[in-house]
Amino acid sequence: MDLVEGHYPIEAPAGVPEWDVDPFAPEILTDPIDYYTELRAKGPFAYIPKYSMLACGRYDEAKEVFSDHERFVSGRGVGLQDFKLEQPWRPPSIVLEVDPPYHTQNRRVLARVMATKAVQRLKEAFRIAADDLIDALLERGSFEGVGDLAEAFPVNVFSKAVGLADADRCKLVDYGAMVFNGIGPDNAIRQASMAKVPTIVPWITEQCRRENLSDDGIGAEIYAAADTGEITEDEAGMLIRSLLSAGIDTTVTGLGSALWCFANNPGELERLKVDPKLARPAFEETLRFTSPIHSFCRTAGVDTEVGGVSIVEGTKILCVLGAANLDESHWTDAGKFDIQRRTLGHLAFGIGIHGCVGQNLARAEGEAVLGAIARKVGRIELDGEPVWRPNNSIRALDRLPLRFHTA
Ligand code: OVV
Repeated sequence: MDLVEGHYPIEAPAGVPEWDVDPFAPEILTDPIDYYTELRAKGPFAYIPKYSMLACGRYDEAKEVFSDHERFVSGRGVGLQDFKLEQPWRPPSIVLEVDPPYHTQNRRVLARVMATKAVQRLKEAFRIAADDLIDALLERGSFEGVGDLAEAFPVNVFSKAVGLADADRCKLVDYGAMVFNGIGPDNAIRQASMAKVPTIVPWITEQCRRENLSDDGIGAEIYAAADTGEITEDEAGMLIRSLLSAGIDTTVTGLGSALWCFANNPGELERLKVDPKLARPAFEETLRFTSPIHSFCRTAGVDTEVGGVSIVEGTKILCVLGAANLDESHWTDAGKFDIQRRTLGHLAFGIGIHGCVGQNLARAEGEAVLGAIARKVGRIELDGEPVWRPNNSIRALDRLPLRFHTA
């Protein structure tokens, strides 16, 4: 049987509408809201013939598929390729692209080194770095929100927290983009990213080696788990690769989107300034409202049923988190950016055993930056048109010209 994008082709299950759309077309990736709305309107699932897969954009089904790691596995890849049938472009992640029981021991190490207590120790450094950065940008007035803030902050603080010797912003951001594009089909966007593999992957691998990490960071703590025999030395390197895969572009995107949300909603900035403690809930609402990771797949490991739809083993299901987080039947005024909303249950960090293991660290970064903005910035002005950067699984800005005004 011929594969489609590296997985078994399927037929549309009974009752599921066919939808002739390309979810990975640049026009949709850079402006996804109408696609999200239409996908939800199709029902619990739509069948996408171009990729011979199902897509779900409603909250309930996206949550059900994402939560149930026994029926919907990650070990066959969280993109369109089925790792049982084709070899992936890089050795699979030993936390994202694996299932229990192997997943459990690896996840435990990451969960420990990024637990609430561990993140607590980083908060003061994050606050100082954010205050310094916002002061410098206020001084400059106009700046590029993506490069000068959204990328600059995580590259600086996360690299230090991990203990990287060399925080090359370009390489770190390009590697993240490659990993997230890699999850999509073999389109031009993915191919452009993959062209950079020969220059970036060896550099990333080098950064993950024990001798290239400081002895007081998260990286060193992961290697300490190899000393006690909890994991092997190679696995420690692989877990650090996961930090570099998932820890930069995601927070860059969350911060960039937060700036975009506040530039477009000056009233919400006013509310944040009145009560800077809203920095944390405001970042959370940014995540719900913009969904930095817009979609990830799961693979049905068994014949099963969701929302009355029969799903055959081997089916790739595109879970469109961006659509689920804007589902009007779950969220009141879903399309409104409201920093005081109850955001509990949003799917931006995923959910279940694969839910973002670095989410408290990500929140601490968002809180530091939005807290500094709340205390220091009077007004945020768009200083040109925002430009989006199409990516097969993240919804990221490419450029965001901004001007900060003092109070
Ligand atoms: C959550 C996530 C995204 C991308 C890559 C990885 C994890 C990884 O473990 O490599």
